[in-house]
Amino acid sequence: MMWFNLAKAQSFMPSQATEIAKQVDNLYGFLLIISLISCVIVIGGMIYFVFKYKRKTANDKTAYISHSTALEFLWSFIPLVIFLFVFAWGWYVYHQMRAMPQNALEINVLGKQWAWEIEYKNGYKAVNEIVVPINTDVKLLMTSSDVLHSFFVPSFRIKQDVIPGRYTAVWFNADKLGEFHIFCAEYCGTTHSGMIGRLKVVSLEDFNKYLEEGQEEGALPLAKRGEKLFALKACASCHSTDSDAVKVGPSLFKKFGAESVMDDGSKVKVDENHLRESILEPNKHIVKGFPKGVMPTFQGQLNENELNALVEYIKEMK
Ligand code: HEC
Ligand SMILES: [Cu+2]
Repeated sequence: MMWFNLAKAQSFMPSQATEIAKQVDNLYGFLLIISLISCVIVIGGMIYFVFKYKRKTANDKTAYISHSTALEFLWSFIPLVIFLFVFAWGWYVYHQMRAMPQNALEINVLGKQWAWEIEYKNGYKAVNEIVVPINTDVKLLMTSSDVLHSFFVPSFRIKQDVIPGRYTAVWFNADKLGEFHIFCAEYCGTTHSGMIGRLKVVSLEDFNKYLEEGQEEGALPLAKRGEKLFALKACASCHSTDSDAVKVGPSLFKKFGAESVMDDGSKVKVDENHLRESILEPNKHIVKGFPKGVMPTFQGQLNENELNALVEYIKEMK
């Protein structure tokens, strides 16, 4: 759907740093033009009729017109076609925004009052600054440690609620080098307006350099920290991690991305949110064939960073 390219509509928009941004703007430009044309037809028609049918003498009466089937059909049918077209176009763009790419570079983002905490897979942490390589699919795995926030990068045309107690995700592929604003787009308390960050798009070499040079001496990768926690919290005594062997609980080997069957027969895709829920509220859904109440809850015993580490460790068991 690249046929419609309204260069002028972009001039009052933030810069476009992703392919999606261009697509969003094209659709927006189309809606704007359609609205302008409709506006001219309706308002222009009204003004024209005011003069055309102005009563000129005392006995000057307009013919009594009750209806016109052809006209009524047209002014229903034409908007219907336009609306369906816009619906299909919007669906197409939205689907691309929401379908997470495989093998994307994953970065953890934690929203909190009032900053964005960033953690890369290698364990490097930053605040209010995300650095990503150009022309690379990047997926942000986000959660909040307090209230609702919303992650917004205007130049990428992406905005996603960041919700305490669960993971949400957003992806992008930046095709422009430079620095872009990150805003919190959900009012989240007194310093909400100060919850701003920078997203830097750099070359792949600069990205690798950034991660290496920023890395603190002895800082562990996310999955390694998860492995330590897994031993420390005694998860390992109930779950095997390198074979299908069943201990007290089901094996977590190659679990991520697969399906778990629950005791009510329902099937659940094992994604980040399933892992989170299984750890924090183990009795909410019980895996089929295992006893209820055996796995202790870890609610209140793990902070968001530790949860992220555990989830990452389980994800990498393959
Ligand atoms: C005392 C034994 C025990 C301990 C300790 C334990 N679990 Fe479990 N776990 C279980 C049992 C039993 C189940 C299956 C029943 C259920 O769903 O609650 C389970 C289920 C799970 C599931 C869901 C698996 C699936 O197939 O959907 C995950 C994920 C999980 N545990 C992770 C952990 C993690 C991480 C820890 C440590 C922080 C942990 N468990 C500690 C016994 C345990
Ligand atoms: Cu916020």
